[in-house]
Amino acid sequence: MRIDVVTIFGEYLQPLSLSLIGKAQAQGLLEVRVRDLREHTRDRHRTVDDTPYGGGAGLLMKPEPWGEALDAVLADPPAALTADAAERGPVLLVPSPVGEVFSQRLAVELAAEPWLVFACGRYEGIDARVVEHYRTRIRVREVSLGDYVLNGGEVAVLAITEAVARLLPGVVGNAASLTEESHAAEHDGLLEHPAYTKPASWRGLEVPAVLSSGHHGAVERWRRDEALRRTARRRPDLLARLDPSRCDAADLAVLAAEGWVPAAGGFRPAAAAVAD
Ligand code: JEW
Repeated sequence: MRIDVVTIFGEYLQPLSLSLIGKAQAQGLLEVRVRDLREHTRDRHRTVDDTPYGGGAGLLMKPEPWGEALDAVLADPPAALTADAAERGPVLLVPSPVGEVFSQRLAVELAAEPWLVFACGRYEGIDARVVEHYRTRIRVREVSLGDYVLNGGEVAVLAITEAVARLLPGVVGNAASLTEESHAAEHDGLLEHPAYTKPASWRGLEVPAVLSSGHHGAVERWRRDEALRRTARRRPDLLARLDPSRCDAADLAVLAAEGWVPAAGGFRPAAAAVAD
């Protein structure tokens, strides 16, 4: 996979040279190219920002350097593209606080692409015509990491690149750790159960006895119960979309104890108790 990143803060992307992602690059499984947006300015001051039409606080990124930079990236495709992939071009990912929320589902989708391009905004973002223009030429996704405000797109690039690259064949050693783990997306829509390693006793806290019982069925039941409880308490939004037809009687009992009952297409809170 090839990833091009256009940014005014290339140093922010240095962590991609470390650890598993760095190794993947050394092994040729992934190539990350960072391009400085300022190299695509034409004025003495290498200006990338300007004031917004309509007024208001803050500055926006001017469209012209973005057009020059992204055209230069598109003019230099990876050598190994199939005719079809060359025709489709890369997916342009634009981190934005108003994008679709990034997810494991999107990471899986992007991991199947041979070429991704990131456009990292700063200030209050990029002139809206840049996305409008590139949508007419290639696939564009505006993506958010979540409902909080970052200072620019670079941290989102780090997160998204890590989530995607670890799905590439050969990047993460143990294939089982990829399929077994999950965000909820791969784990039946539930959060993971808690996990423990040695020592069996630490600062007065014991590993739950069932995990040392050697009773595989009991371990699996305990993990399922914990996953259900955790999901109910921490992520009621996931529970609302959990398929009741995939729940056994023990599941329903755990969820009922947490105050959830089956409903069409998911679970809903049991009717709230009425004060007397
Ligand atoms: C994020 C890219 C580029 C993503 C998530 N745009 C904008 C903007 C900014 C601050 C205030 C208001 C608007 C800063 N900013 C970004 C923020 C992505 C840029 C500039 C981003 N949160 N924030 N999930």
